[in-house]
Amino acid sequence: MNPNESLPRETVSQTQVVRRTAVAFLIFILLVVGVWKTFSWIKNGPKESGAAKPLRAALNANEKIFSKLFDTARLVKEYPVSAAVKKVRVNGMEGLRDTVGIANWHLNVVRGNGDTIRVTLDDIKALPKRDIVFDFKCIEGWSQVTHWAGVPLKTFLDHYGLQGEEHFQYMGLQTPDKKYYVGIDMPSALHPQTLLCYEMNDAPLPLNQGFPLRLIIPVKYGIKHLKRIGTMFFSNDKPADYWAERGYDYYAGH
Ligand SMILES: Nc1nc2c(c(=O)[nH]1)N[C@H]1C(S)=C(S)[C@@H](COP(=O)(O)O)O[C@H]1N2
Ligand SMILES: [Mo]
Repeated sequence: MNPNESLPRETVSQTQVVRRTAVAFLIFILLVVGVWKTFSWIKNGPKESGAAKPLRAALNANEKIFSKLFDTARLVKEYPVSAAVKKVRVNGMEGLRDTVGIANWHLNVVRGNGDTIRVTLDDIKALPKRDIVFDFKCIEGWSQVTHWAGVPLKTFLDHYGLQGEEHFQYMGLQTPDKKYYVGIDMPSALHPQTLLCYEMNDAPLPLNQGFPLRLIIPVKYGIKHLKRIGTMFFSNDKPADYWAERGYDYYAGH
């Protein structure tokens, strides 16, 4: 007797084989189309400030978490002056090309009520000075230990009676020609290591590094360290931000 005959066996007809193969193939095609559709939906779908909507939503969610975790008392690591590089990299020239009128430079601070305060470089240099050597990080993937000096931004705001303005959610900064601009959440602006900086390696800032005044904000990536500040303002809405408009993270903390 053939031993196989006692086992229950399924007899599959030729048509069933064809049908099952067809069904399996159809499922495979649907999966491929599904994955492809999802990707193209993210890629071509509605955009929100330079990034696909779902990606921007993820960045905004991260921003909520990280700004909650942000601790003003936590300092970025500082280095001895000897660790600072002498040849500092120059990155990003937006808003720096036009140097006409640089001799008449002054900082415009727009108060919450719309009044503008005019501040000169000498006014800023008269305030208490602090220097910092830290690892400057660019979002593109490079970093270097560099040495900067200026007045802590919080000291500056307090000196000019801008305590009311410190309660706004954001500070906006723009180059004099308004071609580069950033928005900074206020807790990061008031962080003790954030400087209105006018010196690099114990000398005035070079033109391409933001002469006469730039932001140094060690808790953020390089994109937020605006070179050559022309205007400072305060807002509860997110100020326009050059790189956030081009798809980068608005918060840009690390
Ligand atoms: N005005 C202005 N500021 C700017 C930029 C720019 O293009 N224009 N680029 C930013 C970027 S992306 C970086 S990494 C730093 C680089 O500063 P550095 O040139 O002094 O190294 O400046 C930031 N500040
Ligand atoms: Mo950068």
